[in-house]
Amino acid sequence: MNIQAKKKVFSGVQPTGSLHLGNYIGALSVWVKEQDNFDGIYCVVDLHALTIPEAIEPKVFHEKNWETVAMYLACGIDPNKSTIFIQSQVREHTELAWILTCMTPMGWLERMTQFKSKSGKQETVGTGLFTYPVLQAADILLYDTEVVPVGEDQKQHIEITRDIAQRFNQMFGEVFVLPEAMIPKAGARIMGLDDPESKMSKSSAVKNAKHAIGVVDEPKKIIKAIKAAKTDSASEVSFEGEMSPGVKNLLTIHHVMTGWDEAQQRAHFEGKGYGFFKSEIADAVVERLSPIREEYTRLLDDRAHLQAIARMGAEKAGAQAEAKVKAVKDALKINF
Ligand code: AQP
Repeated sequence: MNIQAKKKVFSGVQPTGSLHLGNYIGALSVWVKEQDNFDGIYCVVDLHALTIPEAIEPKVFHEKNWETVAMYLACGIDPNKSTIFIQSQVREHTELAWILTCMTPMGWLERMTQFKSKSGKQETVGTGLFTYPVLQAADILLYDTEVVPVGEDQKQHIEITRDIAQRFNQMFGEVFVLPEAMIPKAGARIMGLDDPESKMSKSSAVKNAKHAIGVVDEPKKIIKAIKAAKTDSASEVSFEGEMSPGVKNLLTIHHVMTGWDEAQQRAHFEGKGYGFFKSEIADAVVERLSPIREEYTRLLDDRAHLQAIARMGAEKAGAQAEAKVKAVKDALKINF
């Protein structure tokens, strides 16, 4: 019998705000769907969130970490199949990040589009925002990760992770596995409802209530947000010619929520008014997210359970991370 080994997988979300539909579609739903094929490690990347000054009001930040653990579980990550932990609980992430920082050319980091767009929005730019991709590389490389399921915005960061790993391997011997990004075919870049030309993101959701659908938003709020979504000046849905980005985005959301293909969507929506179109999409989103919201609310009240899951995950991940940092130090002959 040919039993295929499970793929080693690592991914994470920053506890910078409430998770939105883009995070769910681009990342979490893929982790859950592939859970039986993955040897998955899912991290709440709190050290990455430190690069966003508005995110670190300590008390709120602390709670966001537990909310994100609860969200992983509520979305369907099974802690008996996958590992869940909070990044700062495993100190090897920062240790490896420093070693890799010393070996990463500045020019590589200067090319990162996320740094360019995020640094433009901050009054004072911390060095950590610049070296963010190196910490992300450390996260991934610590666990011999083969596959990193992420949204499209992270593609460049996975590429630089490969470059960093390759450079280290060439200089000091084969220590790191080269990971690959796994980007979903549909929904790799869910766009803002208010501005379908820009990515749905937590930071924009904080500034504008009409920007995103939160995974645990109440049905009323979801319906309101979708009703207000930007479409175009046409009065009915048409599949002929170039679709407006807003309509395209809503159809992508509907496709991921229902599994309907284009032919089914066309048969159902062609020639229908935007009122009907949006209410059907809202229904599909509410139906999919309601059980998650209910489970999330229940889990939030059980802090001891969340802590136990994260502790168990950190112990498991920590043992692997320690072994990898030892291998790195052995290669560098700095193991005293
Ligand atoms: N719009 C999106 N569509 C598909 N996937 C997305 N991801 C993020 N946005 C979308 C994926 O979700 C995972 C976690 O990413 P994150 O924690 O960086 O989330 P964010 O919403 O991008 O966070 P921020 O802090 O609000 O960033 P800004 O506002 O600067 O964009 C990743 O796998 C990501 O690809």
